[in-house]
Amino acid sequence: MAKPIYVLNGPNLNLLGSREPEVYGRETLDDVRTRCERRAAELGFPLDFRQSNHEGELVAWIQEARMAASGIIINAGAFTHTSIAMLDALLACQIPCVEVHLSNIFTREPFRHQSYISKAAKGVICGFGALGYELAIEALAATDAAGTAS
Ligand code: CA2
Repeated sequence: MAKPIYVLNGPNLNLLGSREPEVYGRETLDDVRTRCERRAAELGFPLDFRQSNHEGELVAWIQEARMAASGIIINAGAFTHTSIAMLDALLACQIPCVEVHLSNIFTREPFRHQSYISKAAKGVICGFGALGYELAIEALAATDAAGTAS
């Protein structure tokens, strides 16, 4: 059996569906998890879906993924724009990573235009809401061992 895809969610994403629906949509994080589990199963991958408000915990999960996961999908929340620690963990990880954002960070405040973690990502999907997570699973599933999407 394939190793699981890790889907890691950063700070405040546990609040999804409760506020700012015009920015983040109406789906809860549990709804996103259900979507991801369904799509991953269709593509033959187990899924490990997690959320944390703590940078160190996210770093530890990225380190764990290095051996345990076939790839990482990450919405680092606001840590996207601040965390060199998460970038370093992802660079050390060596498995493919797709960065996801629900909103289009480039149409928002200037401080959201920079992502520290994109340097470690094979690709970035933003602006498609929860669908972006499913697209990221498809992209990882299409990425072979040499790291080339086909
Ligand atoms: O668009 C995204 O997915 C973000 O990663 C979401 C982060 C934000 O800091 C990034 O710039 C873009 C914020 C997640 C907080 O989500 C909430 C959802 C509902 C209510 C409050 C916060």
